[in-house]
Amino acid sequence: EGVQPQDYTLIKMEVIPPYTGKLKVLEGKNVFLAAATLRPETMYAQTNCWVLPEGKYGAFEINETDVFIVTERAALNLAYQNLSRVPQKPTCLVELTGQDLIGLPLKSPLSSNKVIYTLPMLTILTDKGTGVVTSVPSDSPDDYMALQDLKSKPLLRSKYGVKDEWVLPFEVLPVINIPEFGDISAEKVCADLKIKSQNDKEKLAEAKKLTYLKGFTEGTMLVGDFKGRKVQEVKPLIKSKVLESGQAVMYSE
Ligand code: A2H
Repeated sequence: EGVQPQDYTLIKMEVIPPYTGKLKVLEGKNVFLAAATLRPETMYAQTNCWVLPEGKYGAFEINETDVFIVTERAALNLAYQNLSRVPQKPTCLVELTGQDLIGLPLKSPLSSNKVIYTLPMLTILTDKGTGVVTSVPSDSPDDYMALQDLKSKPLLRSKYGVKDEWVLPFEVLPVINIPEFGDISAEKVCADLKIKSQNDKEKLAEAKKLTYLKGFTEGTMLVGDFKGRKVQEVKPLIKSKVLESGQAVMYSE
């Protein structure tokens, strides 16, 4: 962890009932996978959610009605940020692994896909954010390569019990134009750098550097309520919109 605190927007990705398997005990609650993002303006183009298959997660009570699925570490931080039914003390209703979450159907704020699925990403860090990541393959090189890996490798899908219909129908959706990189910047930069897979860490770090800052400073929105406007201007507006509607909360660590 860095010396400076990092402020994330936690996107509440709602688990669509009925709850089955280990999640059955959560019946009657509103259950969310809570994904930490620095790019709330890209949420229109979500195609899926990522978890670490061997990661340890839990379903924690946020208040009387809502439950967040996150790592235990994140739940403790949330409990010190007024996001726990019992102040400063996480209450875990059920322990889960990432594998338990794969295939869960979700409804996520702003997403133009009505339903998206929870899929495995092998490079998720368990000591950052919530261990849950929302996937925007158009603008995140990590997300782009992880989705390409699943799409192009049937054996990878079968290893984690991923059904074709959770992955194959989901196209990469444009959300931001960056003059230098076009409408799908992650795809362009991954191709330019000849990135082979989600495990190509050094090149992915480079790809992130190339796209992240430019998306903010030079990007223009291609979709949504703020279509045609500069990312720099509308990022705070989109962030306020999801916070005020109760579809997201702030989280820092
Ligand atoms: B970002 P920073 Cl479109 N492990 O959200 C790995 N990656 C994680 C994570 C974890 N535990 N928790 C969050 N992240 C990702 C959107 C996005 C993101 C786009 C473009 C770039 C980008 C959609 N995924 O991040 O280390 C999340 O992905 C590039 C920096 O705190 C989160 O924002 O700087 C970002 O990494 C936080 O990374």
